Amino acid sequence: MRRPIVLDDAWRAAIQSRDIATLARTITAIERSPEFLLQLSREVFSVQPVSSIGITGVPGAGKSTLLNQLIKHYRQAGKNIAVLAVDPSSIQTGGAVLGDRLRMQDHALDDGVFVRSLSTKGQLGGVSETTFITAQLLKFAGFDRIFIETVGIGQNELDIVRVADVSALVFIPGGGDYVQGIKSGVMEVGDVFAINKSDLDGVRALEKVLQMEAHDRENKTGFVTTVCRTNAISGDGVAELSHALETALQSSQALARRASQLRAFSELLLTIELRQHWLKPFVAGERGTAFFADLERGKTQPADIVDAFREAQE
Ligand SMILES: Nc1nc2c(ncn2[C@@H]2O[C@H](COP(=O)(O)OP(=O)(O)O)[C@@H](O)[C@H]2O)c(=O)[nH]1
Ligand SMILES: [Mg+2]
Repeated sequence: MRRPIVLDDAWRAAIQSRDIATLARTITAIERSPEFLLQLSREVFSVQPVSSIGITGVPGAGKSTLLNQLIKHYRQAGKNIAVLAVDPSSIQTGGAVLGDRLRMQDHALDDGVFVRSLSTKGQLGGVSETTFITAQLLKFAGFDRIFIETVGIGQNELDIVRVADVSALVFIPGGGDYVQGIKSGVMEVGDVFAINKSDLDGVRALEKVLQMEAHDRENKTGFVTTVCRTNAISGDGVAELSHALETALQSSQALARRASQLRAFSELLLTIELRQHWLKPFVAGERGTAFFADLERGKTQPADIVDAFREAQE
């Protein structure tokens, strides 16, 4: 068994000097224990909630390469940057995650940059909550912007996409079908549509489709979506992308997303508390044991547990 993490002054000092080993151990503990999540929350929300930016798109769109450029851009402005790569499909194989690290390795020795892939199999059952608290931990550690790289196709990813305050959806020329096929929920979180690999043919056609989509959305919701072109290899368009993301972070949309994440997270903490201190003791206690014995003998039915629980609280 590994030593449990104690959230004391030594821990705080290590985290706030962005000690990689302590950060990594803390993130692992989040994934393992709901109790720890509650303790950690008391610490890390003592600083302003994090500004997180999602980078979402199909595998191979160039998200990691683009992040490598974005990191460079933000580092030049003196900002500390963390990247959380959440890719459920690649976690099993490990392949793509390794690729992500490779593409961002320009910054491997820079202690103002932190890159980590997140497991999608946490005890909490929801990778979005793990991502949310991990992003806040990184904010507490002094990272100015947290990027969340995710694929954003399946239902699971949709939740992750919603964790970010703002998101860039990364498209590639010739991927018009993807625009049609993408889940509407994912499209909705796109504050910026980035056409990456703008060195390839078909940019103009894709740009038209995306501008129409952006226009429709603006008519319907009043929210502005910026369409921009990037070349993640040369770095062309990266400054514009970053500018669009920073503008989006100031929008009412971003504030609303942050508020709803905070709310959902508070509810999760309450659920953990209820489970640990009310549910578990009841189930394992005298009344719970008696109830299950009756249930087995057919003397009671499942829904009666609710009444038994209520009576036990009186
Ligand atoms: N031609 C071209 N290739 C790119 C560009 N951006 C990324 N790539 C290449 O696309 C491949 C996939 O990139 P990667 O960043 O791993 O994509 P991810 O799966 O979305 O993270 C790599 O071989 C990159 O070198 C670009 O702007 N132009
Ligand atoms: Mg990648």
